[in-house]
Amino acid sequence: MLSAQERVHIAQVWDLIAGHEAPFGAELLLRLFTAYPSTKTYFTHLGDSPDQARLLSHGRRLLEAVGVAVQHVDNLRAALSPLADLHAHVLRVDPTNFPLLIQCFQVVLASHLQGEFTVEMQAAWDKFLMGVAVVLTEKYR
Ligand code: ZNH
Repeated sequence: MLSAQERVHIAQVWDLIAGHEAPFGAELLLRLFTAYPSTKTYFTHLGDSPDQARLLSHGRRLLEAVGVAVQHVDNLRAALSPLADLHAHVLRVDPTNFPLLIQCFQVVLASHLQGEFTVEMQAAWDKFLMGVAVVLTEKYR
């Protein structure tokens, strides 16, 4: 459960990302693949050094899904249900990868927003993204 103040932090940061999903998402993936090369094994179809167009297009889809989550903070389970099925049953992404993505997400935010990205905003985003990850990984068995 997010507090009223945490919701404000989520919304404020999302306002700065909205409309720039592709470049933010591409940078997120590039950081993920570079810092944690094992994550690339899930994206073999993107190639060894994925070209910018592919990074942009997958990055946009990923961040658009985060945008959907932002609009449904109180109802993540329902809003992300099809995506949870996809990750658990089709992609079978090891849940240990989610904290790695969340880590890179926060670095992307910090590097772009700099001083605007306050300690409280980071804490709220960490909690929110962990909530998204819980939903995306809970259909595994
Ligand atoms: Zn994921 C896909 C989101 C995490 C891997 N994804 C995807 C999509 C989306 C997402 C939206 C698309 C879908 C469709 O198309 O329908 N993810 C997401 C999110 C997250 C994630 C939101 C967190 C937060 N993923 C993840 C991880 C991994 C992954 C961690 C590993 C590492 N995904 C993936 C893959 C795919 C996806 C492999 C597929 C791709 C293609 O198809 O191209």
